[in-house]
Amino acid sequence: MDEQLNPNDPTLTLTELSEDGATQALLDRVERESGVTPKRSPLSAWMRAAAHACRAELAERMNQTLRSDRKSGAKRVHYLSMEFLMGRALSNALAALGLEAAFKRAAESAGHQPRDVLEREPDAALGNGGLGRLAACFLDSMATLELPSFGYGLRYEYGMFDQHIHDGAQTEEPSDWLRDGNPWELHRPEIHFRVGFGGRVVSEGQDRRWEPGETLHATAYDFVVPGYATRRVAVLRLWQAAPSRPIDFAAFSRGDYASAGAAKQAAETINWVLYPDDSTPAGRELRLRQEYFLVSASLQDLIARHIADHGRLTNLGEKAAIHLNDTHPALTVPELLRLLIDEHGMTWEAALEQCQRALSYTNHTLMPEALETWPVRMLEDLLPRHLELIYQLNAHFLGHVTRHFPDDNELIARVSLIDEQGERRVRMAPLSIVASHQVNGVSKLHSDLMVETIFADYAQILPRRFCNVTNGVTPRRWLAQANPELSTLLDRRLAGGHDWRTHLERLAELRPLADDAEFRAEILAAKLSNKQRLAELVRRELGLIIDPDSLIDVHIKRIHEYKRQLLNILQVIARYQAISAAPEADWQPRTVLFAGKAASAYHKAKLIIRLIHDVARVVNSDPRIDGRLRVVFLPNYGVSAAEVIIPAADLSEQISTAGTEASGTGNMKFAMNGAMTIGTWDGANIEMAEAVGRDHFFIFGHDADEVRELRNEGYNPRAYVEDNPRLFKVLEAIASGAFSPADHARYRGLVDNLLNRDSYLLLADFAAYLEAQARVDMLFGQRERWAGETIHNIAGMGYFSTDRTIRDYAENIWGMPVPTREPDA
Ligand code: 26W
Repeated sequence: MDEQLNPNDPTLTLTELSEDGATQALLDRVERESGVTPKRSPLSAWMRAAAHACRAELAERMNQTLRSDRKSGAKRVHYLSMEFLMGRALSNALAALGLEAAFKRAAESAGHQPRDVLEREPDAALGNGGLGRLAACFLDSMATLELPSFGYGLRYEYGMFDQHIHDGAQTEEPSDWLRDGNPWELHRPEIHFRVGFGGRVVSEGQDRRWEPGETLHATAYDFVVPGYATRRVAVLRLWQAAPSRPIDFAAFSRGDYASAGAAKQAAETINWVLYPDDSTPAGRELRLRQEYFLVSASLQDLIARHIADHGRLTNLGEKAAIHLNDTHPALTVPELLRLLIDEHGMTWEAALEQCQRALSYTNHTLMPEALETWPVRMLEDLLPRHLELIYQLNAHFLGHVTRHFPDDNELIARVSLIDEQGERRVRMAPLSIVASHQVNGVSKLHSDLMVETIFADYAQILPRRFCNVTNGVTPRRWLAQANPELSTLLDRRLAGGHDWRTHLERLAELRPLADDAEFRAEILAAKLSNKQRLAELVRRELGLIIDPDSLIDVHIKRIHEYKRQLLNILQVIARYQAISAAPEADWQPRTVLFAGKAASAYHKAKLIIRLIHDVARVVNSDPRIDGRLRVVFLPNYGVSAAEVIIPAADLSEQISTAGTEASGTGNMKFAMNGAMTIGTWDGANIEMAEAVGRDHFFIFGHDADEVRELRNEGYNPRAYVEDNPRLFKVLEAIASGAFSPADHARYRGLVDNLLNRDSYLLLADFAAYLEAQARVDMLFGQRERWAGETIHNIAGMGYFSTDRTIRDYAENIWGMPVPTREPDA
């Protein structure tokens, strides 16, 4: 702080004031905004006032950041993503601005618990799962590493749906998170662009020009993401659609209000929800419109800024990295070409060169059903000029392939950007590969499988284009904020004190402490306190009592067959049957907690949620079990719930069929917070086990090679049932209606499917899973040893910070290396 400043001067910005001054300024702000004294202001008014105070500081930092980047002419990265799963922002902002203490004092002086105020903030749930949360962690690290960066997304009015459970079944409700306004967003009406759809393409001499049939108006809403221990910020710019003309006045005057508002309604629908159900043609078209709207507004924005900063576009690729978070923003390819060629007069060759220099693309899944394609017919109608450019790029690429592989006609047919089988479709992943300079997977195994399987042909043609960048998570949110107890311990025990927050590799210093009795006891005490906090949440949400001394076994993530929540439930049933058969034996008490949403049209995933509830009802009410096994499904999983659940977990379930989970990031959050992992040799589990030491990991089941072999041999799930009476008994109980007495047949289809197909090899891994779970019970019985094992896990997690991930992208993909900051000590 400047020495001439008087720290109590009320004209200073909040972060320049003394703690007393900042406390008073917060109290004044609450009173000014709510019109009543701080004591009488409701918690939500407190939350808003604190957020507004932070927003003002952050806006200032944003302006400084943008100004200094403009002056230095620095390269910027633009991260385009349909999802940003930000969660709450207040706690993180207070920490970044150094205002935690003042906020705590102000709230307490008005008789409020700071935590109660923080909990009034709704989650910004602008994402589904892993990919969206990764984008949010990336923004945190980009700001903290002082990387000039923009995130670009859509301002969804309802975001991800709220999950309700009725009679054990999931229902979806719109999540009305903007109802009371959003105290964080900065509306920037002066930043606006026109986005066209439909119409036709006309020729002007040699040139082609698009005349859209309709035009929407895009405006920016900025969300400032603070960096930790720096004044620099990242900007998340979210687009809002509006019609070019708000209402049809003539129709309105005729009294035809529906037609008068039709255009407004159609425009705003773009911003309603994330991933509209695409089982109808209308849903599919809406999704394509969303993707194009995001891409077009973002590119126009970044081009306008580039021209303002540099005066020309011939150095676009040198000064702007544009990253595609999976293929949802892949229309960037034809849109960038169109803007450069049609609007800015560049030649095809020059435009393609800039495009390839600027663009890079991350693939996040190998699941064939998640690889996007769009019907040529739909593009013809909605984006006719883009389709022409895609054809031109395809011709260019296939020409290259023909020159290098002249005799391989099959290869040439296979790698076309257009899928010619059945209804012709544009393949978005190949489009992204061809137009980018780098394509990465998100863990070593995933990146290897990516070039061996789904992209094998492209890897043969473009071998240097593919690479790996293993995922990470931000330690600021997932350790410092979510787990204050453990953080305090780390601050005390690590040589650098606080600085593990930006130098997570420091965690390795804990390794020798795995044998330190005092540290083990401290780790157990911190865990117990987090488990009590979780028990309180479960009691509040469900009215259910769980035992904080029991082993807390957690399976939280999207509900998907490949993630195998069903395998976990089979294991729970086996355990239930074993306890019921010998209630007097010495069982290790366990609480199995599930949470996660199923896609609204994914019936099998919804049935799995139902089964979890049915099993929970039977197990939790059986007097023979006497609390030694409890099953809990916590509804409406999201970022804020994860922040309570993860620090409380003893055991993390990462049990996907090997070769299916691209990386996982929950796995990292758990281990970092001192949970043991039970997991398959899949995704980032592999790199985690290697970093921690395999001896400190519960690995089980078939690996990816063995899975492939099993499938090639002709997998026969029944063979595993014939060999395993415990498995037989579990399946028989489910199929016979033991958990659904009012509807015996409810799960017959599910069991039949396991016996006849079992696409994700649950039965093949069942025995090994049970055996690994028995090892978990044994170790948990020796609590000191268990604590030592968890310390090894925490110590091994230094690599899995998004600071490392972002450095890796910056250096190897975006061409903007990050200077290293020296640790404090
Ligand atoms: C509905 C269309 C769709 C299809 C796929 C939307 C979103 C996807 C994503 C690719 C799913 C996703 O979130 N993938 C996850 O990405 C994480 C971050 O890299 C990985 O850790 C997870 O393993 C991967 O499942």
